[in-house]
Amino acid sequence: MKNFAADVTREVNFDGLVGPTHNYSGLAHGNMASARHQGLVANPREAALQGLAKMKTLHDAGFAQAVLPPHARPDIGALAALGFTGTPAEMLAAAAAADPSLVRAVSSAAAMWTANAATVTPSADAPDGRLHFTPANLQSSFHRALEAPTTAAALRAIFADEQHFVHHPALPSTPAFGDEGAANHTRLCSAYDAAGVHLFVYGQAGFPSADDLAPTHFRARQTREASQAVARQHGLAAEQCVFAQQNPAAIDAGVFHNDVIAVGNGPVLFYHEAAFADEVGTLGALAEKLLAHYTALCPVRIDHADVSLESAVNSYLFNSQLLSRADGQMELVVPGECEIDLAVCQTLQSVVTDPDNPIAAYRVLDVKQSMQNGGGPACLRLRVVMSAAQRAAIGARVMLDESLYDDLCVWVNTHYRERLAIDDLADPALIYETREALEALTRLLELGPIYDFHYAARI
Ligand code: SUG
Repeated sequence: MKNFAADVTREVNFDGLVGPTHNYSGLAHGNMASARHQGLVANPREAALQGLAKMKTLHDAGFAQAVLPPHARPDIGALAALGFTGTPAEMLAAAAAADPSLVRAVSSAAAMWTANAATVTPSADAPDGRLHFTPANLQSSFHRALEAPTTAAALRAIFADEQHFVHHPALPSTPAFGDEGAANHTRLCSAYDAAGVHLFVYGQAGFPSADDLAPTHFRARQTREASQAVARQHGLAAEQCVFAQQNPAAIDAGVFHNDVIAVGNGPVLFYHEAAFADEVGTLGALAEKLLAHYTALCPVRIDHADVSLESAVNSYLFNSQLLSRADGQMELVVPGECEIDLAVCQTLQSVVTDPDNPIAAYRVLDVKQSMQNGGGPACLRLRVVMSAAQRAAIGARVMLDESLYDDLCVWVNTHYRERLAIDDLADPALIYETREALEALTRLLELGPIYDFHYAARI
């Protein structure tokens, strides 16, 4: 394959490294796969190796690939905040006796889905010419609300150079400002170094009025007010943004983030007809704002007749990565589950053979351990558009290459269990196993002290 020149602005995909406590606790709201697989015995080692194999495959295919670290779980600091005392092992035992749900929540490895880690604005769009980050508060569930502080610390450690990078605080952690990060944000543009248009998709209003639409079965996780606040933090003007409501019926059918039903890249928006509450208005606004940058929107719409909403949710067809190749074409990276559904396979064939869009190929990757918790290829990565100078300013060893891949595989094989049932989460040995693993990882990735246990002797 043709290679990118070293000095071009590129999209770097930061995949979450699956943590050692990966498990199936059925914690996620509105997420069908998580509910369906509750209680399954997980294989954290296989999960982490599947994630690494995905990263390596995309790196080898010429895409820019990086990694974000897992969080320290069980989160003993969270137990301390809930009033548990004693040694970490005593706190875990007391929490297990008081309410096993607490142990499940503080043990979740959900930080692997880095599409929910933050919202990112590339420097080409920011008034100060720097790259902007807002960690997501993920306030809609306890197990995910624990992520924001470590996410912020990891992003600050990796993107430390203030000349290039700006870090904003997570939004207030309350339902009116529910924010789930880049899973509900898509930047469309003609080229990565050119100015773009930001599509923020929200589930419902945070301060609703009587005529506002909202899902009836599942709570929406992202609010309009949260999306607007992130855009404000990043200095985005009205003409750079489209705020569109997700179709409430899609949320009720299991589309808990917009990235379960749409993915965009460059000027292309690949989406299901049920994605937006107002499809015509959303596409019209995007097309108009992109045209101001002399760019034509390229919508790739999939109809109900071709792929039902149920198939979209089960296959995660739209939770694919849409990647730009050096030859100017694009490629879709889809999960193995797409191959099980004939209608989805036929749709993929027709998309890649359609001369009216630049999607020339699709690639199938196996991330089954993550998929069983509702996390497909796109959930596992945070997109950061970076110039060559910004890539050179990264302050840790997180860009994937042969040697980092090899080191991470050895690290996983050394520290991870192959079997983790829900009842195992109360095992105090897990506390020390995971800390040892993360100590080693901190050195390997040259991260510096980002975890609570680095600071607080008590925990
Ligand atoms: O928040 N699952 C995650 C999956 C996130 C997927 N991300 C994107 N679509 N971008 C969630 O629903 C399951 C954890 C458990 O059940 O143990 C979980 O949190």
